[in-house]
Amino acid sequence: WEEYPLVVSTWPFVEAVRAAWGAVDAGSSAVDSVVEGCSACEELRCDGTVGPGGSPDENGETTIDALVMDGVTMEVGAVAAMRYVNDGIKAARLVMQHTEHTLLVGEKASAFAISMGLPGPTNLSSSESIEKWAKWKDSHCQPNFRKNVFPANSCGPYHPSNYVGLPDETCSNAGQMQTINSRSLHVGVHSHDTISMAVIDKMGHIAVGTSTNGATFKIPGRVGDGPIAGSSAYAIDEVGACCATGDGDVMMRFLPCYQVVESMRLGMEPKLAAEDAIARIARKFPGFLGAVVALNKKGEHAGACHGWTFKYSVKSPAMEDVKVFTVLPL
Ligand code: SD4
Repeated sequence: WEEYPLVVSTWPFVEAVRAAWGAVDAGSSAVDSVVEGCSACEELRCDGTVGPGGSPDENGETTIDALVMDGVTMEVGAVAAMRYVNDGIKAARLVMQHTEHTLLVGEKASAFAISMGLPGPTNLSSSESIEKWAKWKDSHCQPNFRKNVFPANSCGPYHPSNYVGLPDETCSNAGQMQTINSRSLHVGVHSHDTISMAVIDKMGHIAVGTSTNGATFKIPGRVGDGPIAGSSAYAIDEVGACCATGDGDVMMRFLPCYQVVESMRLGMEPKLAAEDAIARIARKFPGFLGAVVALNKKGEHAGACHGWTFKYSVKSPAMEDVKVFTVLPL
């Protein structure tokens, strides 16, 4: 097929796409090329939101969510809230290729990854992530992901126990706290991104992968859409693939990538399938930030987004280098 191989990725993560392209053009499988691409992004700490050193949680810790899916076998491997290991996408591939499971979480995911030979334990914090967290922790009435709970006595600096209970009348900023929850945080502040990548290899097989360090100042233990098949990414060899990015807490309730691929299976064009999946979420959550890219087996691709302007990257044989496409919000 003259349009193969093909690499598509969320955001202008050009170096990651080049890395995946290098692999797939040299004959690697779709799965291995996706891992190559996402791995490059982890090493480059793309946008500070992939790999180590970004998106500290309420305790200042960075954790990693990642997934890989083989569109031929429908096998999936994923890790969620993984600590102490840099290599999210490689850990996900180990889960897929060396276990009967789909998803490992937290410290047990790290232990598995290390037992299989990945480097660790490693401190995933960076000076930037610690500095960001320290500022947030010491500021008053920090935007965060808690709702309907308020500081016990005042809007003083962050401490977990201050955030349990009902609104306190003495807190003059209680109203403000109520509105600075996760949704408005995402709208107002650029707080997260994700690499979600699809590759069609020379044999015409499709795979997808995702890697992210999730949302900034999340509650420890939070898992986003990154490691959820059908949410952050999905692939069916005979149909195509989808990659997603955005507010994972909301998006994972809709499995938008499953929706996109299923719509294409039923005959929808990529553009319509992408717009339909995003519109379904926006109807219920008008403040949500998110985007999907749909890719069909013909190599046709299209994006749709809500709440922000979205960019995605593509490399095909017809393109001299990676091309970045811009999508305006619905
Ligand atoms: C998450 N979906 O953890 C990821 C982050 C992201 O654009 O994609 N942001 O919610």
